[in-house]
Amino acid sequence: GVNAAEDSLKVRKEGFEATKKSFGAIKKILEEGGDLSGAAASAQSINAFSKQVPALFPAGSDKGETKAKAAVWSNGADFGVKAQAFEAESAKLVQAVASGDKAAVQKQFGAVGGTCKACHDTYRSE
Ligand code: ASC
Repeated sequence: GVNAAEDSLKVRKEGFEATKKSFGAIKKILEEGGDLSGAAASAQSINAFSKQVPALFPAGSDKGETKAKAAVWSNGADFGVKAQAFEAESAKLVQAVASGDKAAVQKQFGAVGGTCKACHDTYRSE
């Protein structure tokens, strides 16, 4: 891109898209009864991306093709709290997958989904 704001818009859109795919891959394993260890890389990818989220919404990156609402920037402290919840719950998902306890993974999968939804309800259009 030509500037940092455009770069962060591109990186965050790719990151959220990859996160959606990873989340879906874990869901598939849970539903189809596949080997839980197959969910490890996906859970790690989600948690790694979650750590980048706050930095991917710099001032000026509200322009262009984005679903992010202006509230991301006008209410940045709360946005940060919600990003932190995503990071914390996805870290616990990594741990649950590593434990091999499917019920724990199911519970934590739901908790992570809750943090996705909590942010989207307020900060994403559609
Ligand atoms: C997904 C996806 C989300 C979350 C959310 C969970 O697969 O794209 O944004 O799960 O719907 O509540």
